[in-house]
Amino acid sequence: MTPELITNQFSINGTVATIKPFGNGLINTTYKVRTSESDAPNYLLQIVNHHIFKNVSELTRNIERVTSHIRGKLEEQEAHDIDRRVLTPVKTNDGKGFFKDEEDNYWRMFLFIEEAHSYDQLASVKQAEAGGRAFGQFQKLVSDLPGEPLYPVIPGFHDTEMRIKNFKERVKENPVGRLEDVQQDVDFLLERSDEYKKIIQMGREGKIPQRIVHQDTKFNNVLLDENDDVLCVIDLDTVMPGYVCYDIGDAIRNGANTGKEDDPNLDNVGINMELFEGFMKGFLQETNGILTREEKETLAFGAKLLTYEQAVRFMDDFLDGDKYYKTESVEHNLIRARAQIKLLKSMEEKFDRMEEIVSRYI
Ligand code: ADP
Ligand code: GN1
Ligand code: MG
Repeated sequence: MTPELITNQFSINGTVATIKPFGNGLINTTYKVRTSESDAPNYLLQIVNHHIFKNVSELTRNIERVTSHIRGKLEEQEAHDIDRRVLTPVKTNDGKGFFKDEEDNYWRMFLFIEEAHSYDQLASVKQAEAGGRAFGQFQKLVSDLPGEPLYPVIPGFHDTEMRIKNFKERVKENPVGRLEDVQQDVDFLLERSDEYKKIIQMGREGKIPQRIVHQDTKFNNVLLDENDDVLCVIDLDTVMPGYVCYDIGDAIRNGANTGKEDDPNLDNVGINMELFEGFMKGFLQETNGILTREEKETLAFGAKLLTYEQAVRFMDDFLDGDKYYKTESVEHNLIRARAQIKLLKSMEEKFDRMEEIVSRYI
């Protein structure tokens, strides 16, 4: 079904004027729906990638629980502009959270948050602090979500032990014959496999608690206002139980890189220590009171962990013939994996300094 026809299925105000592709996500397909009336809201329409998110009903329920909990807390605090401080899901005409069309596409809608900026790359330390604060505030807001645990939408999403096991099988199988040219990169990753099982092991031994975490903390999943102050975090598909270092770790992996996530010029890629500090400062200022000592000691490691894991995930998808991530060329996943490897090397070199910075804020 076309996006135009789909909008009729949702309970929206106003007349649809235009529908245009929107954003740079690698998983879902997103459109901005503009309405003609000045007093009617605009909307964000998405096709949820159900090859990746296999249980869209449970995913939708997670998002409904999380957004209504956050909304309730903001109302309690008498916060202003609440529709810009939390995502607002829009129901279908028959009161459901998504519409499944005859081609098996799962469509959903949110209110469009106006005058909000989401950046693929950071331009300042202020933005880094805002990024850290956004995910720290999110952590605080969801830390007392009542009821049963959230549904694990992608089981083992950041379970590095499981990812390494699957990666080793992929390397052995070499399904599309791409291994030969990348053996050196694969060896680099496999040499480090034991080191990066640490967080999962600590969790298993009860040294760190499971919390509700966002788990996809790219900077373009934060919305900022015109002054670069935090509005809210979006892209809540992967919100589920996990460890706190995943969120600040992935935010730094994505946001504190001097290059792009898919930078073909590896000379551009490395950790920017000022941005690293900004993220940590913002995150710790918001969460200091709720994290345990052991958790705080995992945060700098989290940046390396998530970079390592992302390198494994991109390389795994390259070896598998690009089935998971959207790609623009045959080499795209390889370029991404190599950029993550370069970023990891840079973090390994500066790790003592990263730990020293964290210790200043805890
Ligand atoms: P993906 O899972 O593909 O990354 P997102 O949910 O992050 O999809 O949406 C893609 C982009 O659309 C975001 O990076 C952001 O720029 C924009 N966006 C998402 N939700 C909203 C919203 N409710 N209001 C305004 N912009 C949004
Ligand atoms: C995907 O959906 P998006 O583009 O925000 C991915 C993340 C990766 C990221 C890498 C569900 O995020 O885990 O870190 O790409 N999301 C999923 O750019 O796999
Ligand atoms: Mg996103």
